[in-house]
Amino acid sequence: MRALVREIAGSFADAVTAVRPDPPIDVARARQQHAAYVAGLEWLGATVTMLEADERFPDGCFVEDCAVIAGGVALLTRPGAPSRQGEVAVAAAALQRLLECVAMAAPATLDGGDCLRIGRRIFVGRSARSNAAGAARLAEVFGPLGYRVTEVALPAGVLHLKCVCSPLGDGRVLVADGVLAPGSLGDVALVTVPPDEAYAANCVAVGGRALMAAGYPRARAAVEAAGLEVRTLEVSETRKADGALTCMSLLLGTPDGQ
Ligand code: CIR
Repeated sequence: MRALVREIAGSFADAVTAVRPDPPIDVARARQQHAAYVAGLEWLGATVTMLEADERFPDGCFVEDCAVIAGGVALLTRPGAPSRQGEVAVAAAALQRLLECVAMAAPATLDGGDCLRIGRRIFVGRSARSNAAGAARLAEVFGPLGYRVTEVALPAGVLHLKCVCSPLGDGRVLVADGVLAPGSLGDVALVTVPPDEAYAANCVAVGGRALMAAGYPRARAAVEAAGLEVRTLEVSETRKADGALTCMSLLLGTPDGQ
């Protein structure tokens, strides 16, 4: 498995946020937490490729949003936040060395954080960032490769689908209880976390191990009860930027994932 990550920019404190963080983002602390995240990816078995930051893109470390990878193909996205659309070029340059890459054109918008791949299914959250044309492009690219694309309605205020769920391995999904409409993820097996620990529904799980946000004991217990070994990470600064664990990597070569 390979993981692409991107350095934390010095401008990270200017990341797009729904609510201005108080206290503000501490960039030095964010970099320490990011280093631990990279070590965590290695603990999961990943070979990590680190892309350079670009100060023009405060959100550049959230590389997940720049591509959707399945079946040996990377769909380069057109992120829904205009300030983030320039981030894709750097991820694209790295991905083009590894995979077949295809593009997305206006008016389509799609953030990788809205895309959840479980086996041959891809669920796409219809958030404020990912529009109908983006979902249609996803289906156009991955449908012929044997993937079934299903749209998922998101409640107002949920940034991305994977803010409330993430792949757990073996075809299962970790999901915040009661946030998505019943049946949103079809017949996929669900492991739930309590709604007041919803943030921890975003984990990075590969091969029986999971990286989880620190401070969510019941979510951790649910993942351990599902048979995974858990390592927790401090992600205070990522969270201030409205990000979570999956957002900071693109995984290549996983059975489920982005
Ligand atoms: C944004 O609002 O776009 C960033 N500040 C956070 C993006 C988080 N990415 C993700 O959930 N995939």
